[in-house]
Amino acid sequence: MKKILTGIQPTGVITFGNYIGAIKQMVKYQDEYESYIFIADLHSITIPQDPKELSKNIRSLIALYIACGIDPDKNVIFLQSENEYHANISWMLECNTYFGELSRMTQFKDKSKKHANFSAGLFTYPVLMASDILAYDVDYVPVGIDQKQHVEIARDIAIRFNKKFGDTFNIPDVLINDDGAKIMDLVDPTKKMSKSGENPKGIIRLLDDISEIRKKIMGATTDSEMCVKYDEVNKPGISNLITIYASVTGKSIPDIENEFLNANYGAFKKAVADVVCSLISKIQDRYNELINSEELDRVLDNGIVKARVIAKAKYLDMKNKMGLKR
Ligand code: ATP
Ligand code: LTN
Repeated sequence: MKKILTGIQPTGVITFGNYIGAIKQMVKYQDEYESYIFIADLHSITIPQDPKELSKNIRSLIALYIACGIDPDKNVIFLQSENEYHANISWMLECNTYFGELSRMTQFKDKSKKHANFSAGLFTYPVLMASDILAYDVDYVPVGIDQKQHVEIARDIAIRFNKKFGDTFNIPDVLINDDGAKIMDLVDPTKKMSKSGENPKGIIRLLDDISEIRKKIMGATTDSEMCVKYDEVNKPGISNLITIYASVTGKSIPDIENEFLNANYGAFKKAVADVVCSLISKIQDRYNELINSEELDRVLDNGIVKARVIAKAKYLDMKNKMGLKR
């Protein structure tokens, strides 16, 4: 069975965009692949985090994974920081990664601009991500398009290491979600909906009040044309709502355009709000059962045992090949 692995940073309550672009894909893949899914908490501290908030977000994200349909019996679910081999492997990989190639990472260029005094960890972030991936010899890494460059550098690092020290790593491929659905901000639909987005009105968070979510969708930016037609360039707001409706109902864009041929924007928005609210309220019901339960801890305790065995073997193999021994 082929292996897949992905992670999400616990940098805030996940958005509907994260759900569509990452979690829903993993739910689909869990029946086809041996699946690993983790909370990338070590990645999240590349930007300063409030410790109390961070641990709250970590627990909440695990509960949300499961509430969204990630099945603990079909996935190894774990917390990155509980597996010390990731950071150890990362150091050995860092010493086989060039400053120049890390300088070309677009996420680093973007994020370092936003922080006057950014950490060295923000710069070496892609190497830690490479270690997450390479430790498990995974075949595919399902991520959104924004993370493609990071998977590519993981491949480059693996190929280089294999050449220098002998066959050690499987070379992973990126798996971009097949419908390519990228959910945009509701207020500024030319911008990706993102956990760290500034305007809360533009962002649907999975733990927002259902009535708030409805309000946000009803207030989404559209245009003055009154025609439900997909056109990303001229009608980014309506196109985004069509994408959202399509991603929840599974309907095609032409079918949706047909369905709302004579509808006004109010009626269309209401239909979008109905399907999104119904989906998210089911997720929230399950979340509320899980968040204070021991089941969550059992899942992580189980996951970390499995993950550590695999990453430890890779760590020892690397150490040995690099001559880090007496
Ligand atoms: P941040 O604001 O902290 O950068 P983010 O919301 O942009 O966070 P990430 O943690 O970078 O999300 O990404 C988690 C996963 O969700 C990735 O696979 C990413 O590609 C996917 N993803 C994030 N935002 C969207 C979106 N708007 N539409 C589809 N997929 C998304
Ligand atoms: N950088 C990713 C999170 C992440 C990840 C990984 C994804 C960390 N390690 C390994 C896939 C595989 C993000 O911000 N979405």
